[in-house]
Parts: sequence; C-alpha cells; structure tokens
Amino acid sequence: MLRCSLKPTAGPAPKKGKNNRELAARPNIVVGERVGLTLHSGGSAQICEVFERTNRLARRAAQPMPRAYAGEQVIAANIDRIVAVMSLGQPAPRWNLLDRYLASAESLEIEALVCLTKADAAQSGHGELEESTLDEIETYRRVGYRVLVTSAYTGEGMPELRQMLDGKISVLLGKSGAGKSSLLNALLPGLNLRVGAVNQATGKGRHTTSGAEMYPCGSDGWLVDTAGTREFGLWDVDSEDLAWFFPEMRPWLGQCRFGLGCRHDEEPGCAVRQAVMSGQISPRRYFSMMKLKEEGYFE
Ligand SMILES: Nc1nc2c(ncn2[C@@H]2O[C@H](COP(=O)(O)OP(=O)(O)OP(=O)(O)O)[C@@H](O)[C@H]2O)c(=O)[nH]1
Ligand SMILES: [Mg+2]
Ligand SMILES: [Zn+2]
Repeated sequence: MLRCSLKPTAGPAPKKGKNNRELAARPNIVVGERVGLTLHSGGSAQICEVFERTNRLARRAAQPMPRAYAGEQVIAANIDRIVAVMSLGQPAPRWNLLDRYLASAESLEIEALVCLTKADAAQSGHGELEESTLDEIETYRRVGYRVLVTSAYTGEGMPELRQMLDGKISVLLGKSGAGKSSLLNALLPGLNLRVGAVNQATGKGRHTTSGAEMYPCGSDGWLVDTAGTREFGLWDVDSEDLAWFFPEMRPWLGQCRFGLGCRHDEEPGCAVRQAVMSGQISPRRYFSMMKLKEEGYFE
C-alpha cells in the first residue's frame, strides 16, 4: 500500500505554491478524499492537492462541556453508501440511534443499508429473533431499506453483505462495540483489525478503533471502518426538514392543514399524524423523528 503524507518525507521539499498554502489552511483531510500526489523515489508520496468533495459525512462533535459549542466532525468524504451497524447482542439495539444514521444518509441523498449483527447472541431461546426485533426489521423493510441479519462469529449474512458492497464506497457507522471491525475481519480474512470486548457490566464498547480507514472489499468496492461513538448528532440538517429524511413521511409532507409550516405535533389536520394513526407510519419512527426534532441541536 502506498503511504503518503502531507509533510515532506524523503524527497524534495514542496514548492511554496498556492496549493500548499491552501493545504496548510485546510484543517482536515479525511478518508475518502480525492487527492493529487507527488510521487518520490523510494516509494513515498506527498499530497499536493485535495480535490473538491462530492459529499461529506459529518456528525456533531461531542461537546467538551455542557452548552459549549460543538462543531462539525467530518468522518469521511465522497461516499456512496452508509452501512448502519447495530448489534442484536451487547450493546443492546437502540433503534432511535439507527434512525439517526439513516436520516444522515437521506440528508446526503445516498443509499443506506441496515446491518444487524451479532445475530448469534440475539436468539430468544427458540432459535429465532425476538418478536420486537422482527417487528422493527419489518418496519425498516416497509420504508424501503435493505436489512441484513448477520453474525461475524457464525458467518451468517456475510456473502449477502459482501455482494452488496460491490462497486461503491461504503462507510460502517455504529456504536462502539457494535461489531464493525469484526464484520470487516469476517469479510476480509487476514485483515486482523483490532477488536475489543464489550464491558459486561455496562454493555458499552471500549472505543477500540480510532479514526477511519478504508479497505478494498467486494468487486471494485471499498469499505470504511470508523471509530464507534456513543451518540451520533446530525450535522447540517435543519429541524424543520427532518421529516423529509424519514422517507415514509414524505408523501404526507405538504398535505397537512398548515401545509409545509406544520410541525406535525399538535396541529389540527396533521396528515403525518393521521398516517401514524392509520398504521401507515410506525409510531416508534414518528416519535423518533419528533424526539430528534425537539432536541434541536441533534445530539
Ligand atoms: N457474539 C458476537 N460477538 C461479536 C460479533 N461481532 C463482534 N463481536 C464482539 O463484539 C465486540 C466488539 O467488536 P468490535 O468489532 O471491536 O466492535 P467495533 O464496532 O469495531 O467497536 P469500536 O472499534 O470500539 O467502534 C468484540 O468482543 C467482538 O468479539 C458477533 O457477530 N457475535
Ligand atoms: Mg472497531
Ligand atoms: Zn403535519
């Protein structure tokens, strides 16, 4: 693999041109960035140009202290697909968090795939998934998302997952300990990424992966492993637009008595709420959207 750096390694020092000044001013070069390289003898290379991004996946950075300004944390650039990873064992699934990953993909207008993992640790005792899990899977499928049930331990769902990664740049998103690096290890035998046991007392992961790295996967596809986070705050999404990022709500937007000004809360004649009452929108997804909206700062 070609190793490259922003600073001069072996080889000639960079010219003091416009591009280098721009590079120095740019705080973050993230995985997925398309760059121009200067190749040096000896096999090293230096980034001399960063091309414009087609998109960037970002989250609201964790706040250093309550009420402190939380900026944007860019996770990856130029991505085609989010693979939202959720553990069915420990840490326990949090469907509202999954909704955030999916809304983030919708806001970027890219595809999202739901990957439920640790299926081996989720059996209800009868060799089946819990009824509540099956209901959630059905909800997401009805919205139109592809949902895969996988296990890095047993290999369940791995051939399907590998196939879905062909030809595109996909990013694994999920809590710490969800099993993202383990999925990559199962997909790419020999990769041997570090994985970390979940704390049995708290059910939380240990933040084993730091930063994000991209690996070739499937036929002409790339998969990015990321550092798991406890929370995932949406970035660059206006709370008024949020319902638009829940695709099952789109047909009703603008149909409310107060039109596009409706907050879908207690307004009379709200078409979204009527669709919830008539079973066309899952109440849990509706409340998930409202909760995200109420929080205002999307964290
Ligand atoms: N039972 C079971 N355990 C799994 C499975 N996949 C991963 N694990 C375990 O879950 C723990 C966390 O796995 P990781 O792959 O490190 O999780 P991660 O999402 O990469 O975590 P971070 O790097 O902290 O974000 C490890 O102890 C794994 O062995 C699975 O399919 N079944
Ligand atoms: Mg990891
Ligand atoms: Zn409404």
